[in-house]
Amino acid sequence: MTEVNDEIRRLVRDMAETMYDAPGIGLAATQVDVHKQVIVMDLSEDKSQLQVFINPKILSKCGTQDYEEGCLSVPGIYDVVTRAESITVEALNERGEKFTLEADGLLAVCIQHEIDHLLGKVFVEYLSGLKQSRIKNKLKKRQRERA
Ligand code: K1U
Ligand code: ZN
Repeated sequence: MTEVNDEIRRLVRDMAETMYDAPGIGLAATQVDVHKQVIVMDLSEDKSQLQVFINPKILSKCGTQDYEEGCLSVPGIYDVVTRAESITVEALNERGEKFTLEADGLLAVCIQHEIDHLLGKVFVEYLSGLKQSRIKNKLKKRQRERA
């Protein structure tokens, strides 16, 4: 469990900056090599609605939806993943207050994607073995070209 203190609030600020700079709509602490249970997200058009989830826990899931996902940890790779359509999530905000949120659509997709990051899982792991090996080859080719 991550305790909400000034160090975590600084981490939240740094993560939000990294997410906005990328640009992305979400970021998990594990993506910046910090092993704390912290997620930031902003799905608004004008990037004015930062959402912070500390120690997020999915309480319930309902239905399924397909969404073409991207990932800042696997740049340039996009594919469709099937996830729950709606979820109820419990977390702490940056002030350490507990809240419960019912989310659906992209917000639900993004929360599930980011919680997977906290568990060490990347969206490509939901794809077929064939797609995963094509992605690995693409990433290896990219690395060779950059070397
Ligand atoms: O966690 C991450 O890797 C960030 C990822 C979040 C995400 C995107 C789509 C579906 C599920 C989760 C991204 O933000 S990828 C970039 C992206 O989607 C985007 C970037 C700029 C404008 C709009 C979207
Ligand atoms: Zn990601």
